[in-house]
Amino acid sequence: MNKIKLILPVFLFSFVLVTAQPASKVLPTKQQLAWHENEFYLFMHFGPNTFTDLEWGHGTEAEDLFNPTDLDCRQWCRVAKAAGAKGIIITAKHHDGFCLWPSKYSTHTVRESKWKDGKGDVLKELSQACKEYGLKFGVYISPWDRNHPQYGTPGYNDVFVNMMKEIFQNYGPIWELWWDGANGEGPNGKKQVYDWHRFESTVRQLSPKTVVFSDIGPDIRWVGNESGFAGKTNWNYLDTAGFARGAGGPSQDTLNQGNVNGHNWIPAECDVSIRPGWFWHASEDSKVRSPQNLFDLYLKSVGRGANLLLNVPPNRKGLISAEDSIALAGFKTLRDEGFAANLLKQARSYYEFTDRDISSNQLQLRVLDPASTAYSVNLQNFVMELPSPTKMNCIILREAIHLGQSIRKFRIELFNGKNKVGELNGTTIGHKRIMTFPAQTITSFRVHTEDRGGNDNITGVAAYLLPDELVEK
Ligand code: FUL
Repeated sequence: MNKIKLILPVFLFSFVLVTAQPASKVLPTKQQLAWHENEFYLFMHFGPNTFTDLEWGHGTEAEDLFNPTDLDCRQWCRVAKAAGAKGIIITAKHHDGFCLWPSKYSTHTVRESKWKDGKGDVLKELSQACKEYGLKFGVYISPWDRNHPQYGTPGYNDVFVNMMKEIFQNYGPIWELWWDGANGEGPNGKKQVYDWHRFESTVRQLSPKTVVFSDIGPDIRWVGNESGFAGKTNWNYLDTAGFARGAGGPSQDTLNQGNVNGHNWIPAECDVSIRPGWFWHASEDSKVRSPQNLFDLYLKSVGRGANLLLNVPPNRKGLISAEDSIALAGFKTLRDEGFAANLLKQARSYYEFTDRDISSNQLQLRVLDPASTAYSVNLQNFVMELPSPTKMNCIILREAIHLGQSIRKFRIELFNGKNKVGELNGTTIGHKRIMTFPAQTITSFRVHTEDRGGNDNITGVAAYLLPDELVEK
């Protein structure tokens, strides 16, 4: 083997990019690439259910029930910021039809409630607070509406379109729009035939930069479960032809893993709650996930190339409860401390080629710019060599997804001197793959990848020693 050694200081996620061919013709949009970088953000379920202890309101609840005593969206934002979350997605309207903004197209809104004498507007307060704190602002809106008298008739599609117009025009920019696919009966006992085509073109016209979530996208897909984990194999590709939102979607396994040769770039988002329910219930104050449990969710979502949308529901006061904010702060500390020191900072890297002279490839070190059109080198084999024996239990790889997703299999061999002391095997990498393993002291590791017919564009590698209890079980 003709081993050519390059000496490259490796910084946290520093990358080698040279000219090659794109891995796939199906590529993420600029907005999707930016979405991938946001990794972790909060979901907030808030509305009449917060006050009635229900998960699915009937739509008949008196508006006066909605009366948070100390609502403070800036507190929500401070909690999100302290957790290292990049944004907040709020349930502007859940299945009970109650609108958290004074919609002209409903009589079941904050305007009809006692809160602030009917002058309050949660979307206004939250969108402003998110701007102030530099957080992305997103909106969940349920098409299923158990209150609206027109639900179940063609006129309701106009209502839904008009509500979206109000939201985009009055509270934008909306970063992510979250469409629930639920389609139950309304007050007249009928189900709505949703005009998804019209809904989608309305959003694209109103706000082409918004990324739209639903079971099948168009921009982001449901991960197929509400437990917070993506498949260990997780393709950003999905075939949607012949499928519909809601009950007509692809199987949950397909949503969990994507389609290796899928025709659309529709990455997975893991929506999961910090508590057993989506809405706040006093009885669940003692059931908030621990920081360690949240870290495990992080490994199984972000660590498998998906994004993590963690639900943290405000309580009846209109505040995030201490139990939740303490758990979130602990989760942030675990990430900060665990990922503080990339053990590869002083490592050297070199590539093993049998027949390729890489000196002619004008290798350059650069930080990944997600918007970059530069292509990275086809790194099928590379070695990281440490200056001294180093104990580690976590290796992170990143793929240059602005070129598509190509790696279908990888192997990392761990060496102490000449002795192989371990081997890690995985499938897809995508935006980020975090591998954890029982700690080993090693002097080098070798990464081999196999592609699906494009290039293997590794753009980042890092290694850490996490507290033992954080290693994925
Ligand atoms: C589901 C809803 O039925 C739940 O209440 C919750 O909002 C969840 C995120 O989506 O479809």
